[in-house]
Amino acid sequence: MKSAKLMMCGGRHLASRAIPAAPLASTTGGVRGAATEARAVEKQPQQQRGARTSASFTLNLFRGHFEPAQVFPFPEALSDDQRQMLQELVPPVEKFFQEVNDPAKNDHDAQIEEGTLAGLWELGAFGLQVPAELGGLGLTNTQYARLVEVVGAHDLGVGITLGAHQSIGFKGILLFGTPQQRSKYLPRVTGGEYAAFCLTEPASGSDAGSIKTRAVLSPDGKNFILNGSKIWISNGGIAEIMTVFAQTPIEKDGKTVDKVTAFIVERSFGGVSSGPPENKMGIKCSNTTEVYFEDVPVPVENVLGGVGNGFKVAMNILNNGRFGMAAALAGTQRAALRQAAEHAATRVQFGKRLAEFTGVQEKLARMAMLQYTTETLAYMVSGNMDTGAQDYHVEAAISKVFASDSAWTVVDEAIQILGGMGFMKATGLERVLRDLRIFRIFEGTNDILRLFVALTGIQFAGSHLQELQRAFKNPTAHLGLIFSEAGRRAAGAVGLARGADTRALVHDDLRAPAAELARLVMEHGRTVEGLLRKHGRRVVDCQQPLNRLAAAVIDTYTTAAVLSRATRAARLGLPSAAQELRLAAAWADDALGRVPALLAATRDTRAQEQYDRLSKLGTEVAANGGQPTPNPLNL
Ligand code: MYA
Repeated sequence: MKSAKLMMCGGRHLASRAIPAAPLASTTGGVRGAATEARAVEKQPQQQRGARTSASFTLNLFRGHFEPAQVFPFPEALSDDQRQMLQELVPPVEKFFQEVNDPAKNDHDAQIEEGTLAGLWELGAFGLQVPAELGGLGLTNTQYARLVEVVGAHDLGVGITLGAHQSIGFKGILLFGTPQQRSKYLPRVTGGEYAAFCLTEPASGSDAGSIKTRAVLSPDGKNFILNGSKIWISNGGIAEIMTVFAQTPIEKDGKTVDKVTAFIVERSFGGVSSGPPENKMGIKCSNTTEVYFEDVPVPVENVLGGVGNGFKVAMNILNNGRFGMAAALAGTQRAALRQAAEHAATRVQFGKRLAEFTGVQEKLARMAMLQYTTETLAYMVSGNMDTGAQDYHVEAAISKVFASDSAWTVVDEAIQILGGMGFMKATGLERVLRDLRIFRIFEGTNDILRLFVALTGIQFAGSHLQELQRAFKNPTAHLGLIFSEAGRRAAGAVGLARGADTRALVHDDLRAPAAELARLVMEHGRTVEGLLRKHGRRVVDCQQPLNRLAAAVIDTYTTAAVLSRATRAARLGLPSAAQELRLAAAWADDALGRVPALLAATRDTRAQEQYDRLSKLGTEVAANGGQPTPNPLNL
């Protein structure tokens, strides 16, 4: 069993630098090993390490704490003026996509028509969040989400051209630029020059910290000389201004070490070239190329966010933009659902319209639940960001994972409902499905992001367990903490703990799922503590249980989000309230119904035997270059 466990949790792990060993004393209930400091977006000074507070629902979920601040009530992020502005902006953008942009032609030609691009620049679509005084529209995240939703409903290839430009291409300048960098570059990227984000390399995909591109200070100290190459860069062939990540030598404790630095690089600096456009499965009209840097002189004033801080700069750019993908894919799902619904309402088979069959009704219902939940996440995260939330990175990652998985299912089911017609190019759904495939891969693969969610939460919970350990070393000074924790544990141990009182947070119709949610929140805390007790710091290697934990967290957070949104709809008396309450209840039933089994699968002996079996099977497949077993004929 011991060797089986080692095998299950062996191998190079994802976050070796993030979860150091930190044995905990048995006074905390026998916890022997745990994660330490929380994964702060901003690095914490050494002396401040330890437990930190957070208003994030998801981070607190890992501790078994129900934290409503960022979920209940649903964030109201638009002022009257901002709402008015959106009311003026959305119709022309809708009209543009209906009347000017031709997604089928863009896909066929593998490029966006010139007239479309010119029109998008004219509309201001390339500078949605840049302050007006620097040439943009100055939109909030919530306003941006609404416009991006329109783009996602019509043409994901165009969406990527827009998104690669502003969601990641120049977002670093917006977030971390000095006043000089902002006033020099933001008017240019809103005035017709494309931007790109250059991180990925041939040998560095998910493992973003392992990039090889290097930048070394010139002897006169005026420039960094940049050398290396990047692959799969969206807008790589058309961008004039790029955010480029490279290793730079840094002096640390008397030694020279490499750390990642972010740079603003102009093609005009010289030594920058691009490969031919890649031939892709989908989002064909967006430009994707390799980008090469050969002795490119980058002025020292073009360092973005400080020398050596590039990894954090990259992660924060990605964190900041991920909700945009959820917004775009909420639009995609809404459009696919419309096509499926129209077909189901008119197509007659066996003497009945498809929509009259309960099997088809269930399909439409499940598609609607996925769309509703994706949309809820997009606006919850953007609303949290706009109302000043600091910790939204885990929720943003969840929104990306959930949106891209859901959009794939919804469009696939739309094709299924349309049957043979759905398979024909004319309906456009096959293009959307091809376009969608990459969304589960780029901007952090869903597999990596699930582990990111699980490990970030475990670090947070681990820091609180450590605090408890410290409290037990000096109990008289920490009586409050010890008594509240002791009470919580005692109630949990005898099955009395019911969780937070959620009755005031939700509409009466949703009280039962909200109570179940509160109870399951505590179950997450027990599960995480159990994982830490069992595996200690080796938990980072245990990808199979971590994946189940992430799935449980996603089900729980998405349920909280839809309960909140539907409650808002009911309290505002919206015409859609009855349907929203039903959608939320249906999603909660499905999602919360899965959670106990997912959490149990992080600890059950049977589940662990299966992980071990699966690991062995996968190892054999890899070692044999495919399926090792012959067909039954052995021929
Ligand atoms: S762009 C390319 C996208 N590439 C990726 O996303 C790379 C994925 N890899 C990673 O994210 C990281 O390497 C992982 C970390 C997560 C695997 N926030 O030891 P570590 C901190 C804040 O865990 P690793 C593309 O696809 C961490 O706390 N901090 O690191 C184009 C620690 O800090 P400290 C973070 O094991 C798509 C330190 O870093 C985060 O190496 C086009 C080291 O951590 C984080 N997230 O692995 C899209 N992660 O030392 C277009 C780590 O202080 C947009 N840390 O403890 C489309 C938009 C939609 C359409 C719009 C239409 C308009």
